Amino acid sequence: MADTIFDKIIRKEIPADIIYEDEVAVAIKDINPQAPVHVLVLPTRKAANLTELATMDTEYAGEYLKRIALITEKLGLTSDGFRVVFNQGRYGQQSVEYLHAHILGGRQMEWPPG
Ligand code: IU
Repeated sequence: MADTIFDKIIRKEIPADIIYEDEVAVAIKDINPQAPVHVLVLPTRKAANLTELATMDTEYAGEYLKRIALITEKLGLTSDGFRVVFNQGRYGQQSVEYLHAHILGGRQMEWPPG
């Protein structure tokens, strides 16, 4: 699988604004934020997208999901709410082929998304 910018961030070869890190996930601030809070949660075990995560160890996938929830709490987003997005493929407008959950918060979201 081709190396991506997020592989390099996880290996600390490229700097990023890391707000959380453990053996399961690394969370960084998005460089082009789309909301007052915009954080990306990367699994430390590489998966290209959500479809691939679903083929991985169930316990690990569950721990990754729990990290996303934990980080929303650490960011203080749970009382007013937030949005979590996984973009996948062409229709999903995924631009980096390394799974990342977008956590967006701090403003009113709209539905349907663009
Ligand atoms: P997408 O779901 O693959 O479209 O999102 C990729 C995100 O990664 C996007 O929001 C970018 O702003 C963000 N990003 C980043 O935070 N740091 C980088 O070095 C690069 C992209 I390249």
